[in-house]
Amino acid sequence: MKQTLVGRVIATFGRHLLVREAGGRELRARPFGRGLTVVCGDDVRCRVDVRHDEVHVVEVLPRRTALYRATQRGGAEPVVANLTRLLVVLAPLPEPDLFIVDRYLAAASAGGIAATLVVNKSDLGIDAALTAELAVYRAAGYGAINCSADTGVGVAELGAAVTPGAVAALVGQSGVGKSSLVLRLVPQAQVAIGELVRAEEGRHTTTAARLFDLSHGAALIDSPGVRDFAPAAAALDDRTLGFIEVERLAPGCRFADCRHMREPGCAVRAAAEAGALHARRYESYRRLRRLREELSAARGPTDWRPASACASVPPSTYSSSPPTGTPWAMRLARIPRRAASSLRKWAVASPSTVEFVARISSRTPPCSRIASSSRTPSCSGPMPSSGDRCPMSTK
Ligand SMILES: Nc1nc2c(ncn2[C@@H]2O[C@H](COP(=O)(O)OP(=O)(O)OP(=O)(O)O)[C@@H](O)[C@H]2O)c(=O)[nH]1
Ligand SMILES: [Mg+2]
Ligand SMILES: [Zn+2]
Repeated sequence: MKQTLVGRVIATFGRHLLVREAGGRELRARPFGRGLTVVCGDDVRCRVDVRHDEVHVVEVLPRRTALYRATQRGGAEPVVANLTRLLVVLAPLPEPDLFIVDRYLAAASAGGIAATLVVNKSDLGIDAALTAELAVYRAAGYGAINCSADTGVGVAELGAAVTPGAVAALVGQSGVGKSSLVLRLVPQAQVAIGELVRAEEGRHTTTAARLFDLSHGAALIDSPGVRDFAPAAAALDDRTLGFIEVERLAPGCRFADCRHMREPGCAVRAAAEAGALHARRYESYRRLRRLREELSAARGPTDWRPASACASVPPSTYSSSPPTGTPWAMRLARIPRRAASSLRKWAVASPSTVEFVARISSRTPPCSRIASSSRTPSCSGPMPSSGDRCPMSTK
């Protein structure tokens, strides 16, 4: 006899899933078919095969939001779904990589998710340089919470940021204390805490995303740490890449399709030159712009939509084959050298991240709804009047 039920995925261990149905019962399940990508936080429809004692996820219900990362082929894959807040964790140790922080913030914006910075290990002392950088984020409009999982300072503030009904995910570099914070907020949680093995490097311990309930009706997802993170290129807002400072400044640019790189009359670049836009944040924007264009070139020309739009497309409409147009081999051969080196950098992510990602991505067909080319030739030469498109643009 076969029954169906709807539940929420609360843990993913490769193809092994833990699904909790509304009544609270937790069931081990597996996705039915290789084309189905299921991540922590997904609402799913399952088929229960009582005779064989098996539960299969047959459908991922439309995702309200999702955090998408780039695949090595320039596509997009979900990491966690149905979040309302991304908690981007950093710490004085391991040494923070603020470019990773920026890329998470961009991905949150792309996925329709609010983001807050969480500065853990405040007991180790936050030096003047990091304090100044945090002031830049605060001035831009991001919330930042200083806390310590060790001493408990700021943990109540962190808990309060995850309001009733919210689903928040802790993401960030390995070793910053994500699982330690979960343990503070959900003392009964079973999470592994890793020791820092070297002065500057956290040993990766969390191997799969896992959702925990907070006492006030919110949920918190612990996720595996990373050594790098790249948001899915196609999901990023074309004009701002999700940088809120750029969003504010871009209306002042001469051209509506300004990329804020070398275009004349660019208000964003002018603000960076005048010191009104923080130089490192602008550099971060420029790096992400270049990476996005390289990934788009790797992906090849097809129609695409933002990842959040893709997330609401029922799985049945996802393509199980690469986007049509250019054969995969040809497309891969077109990956520029610089993109290849960026991609190699991701490949050296900690072993469990690789394992986690590989388990999911090896079975994730690129979604034809979001694959695309967003290549825009660099704008040069005389431009028409304000608000017009750059004449060099192909769009
Ligand atoms: N001094 C100090 N150490 C902390 C704090 N929070 C966590 N740690 C230590 O940092 C190390 C890493 O902590 P985890 O909680 O495993 O870090 P994580 O971010 O979950 O790491 P991954 O699972 O690898 O992503 C452990 O040795 C913790 O004891 C803190 O607030 N202060
Ligand atoms: Mg962890
Ligand atoms: Zn501009």
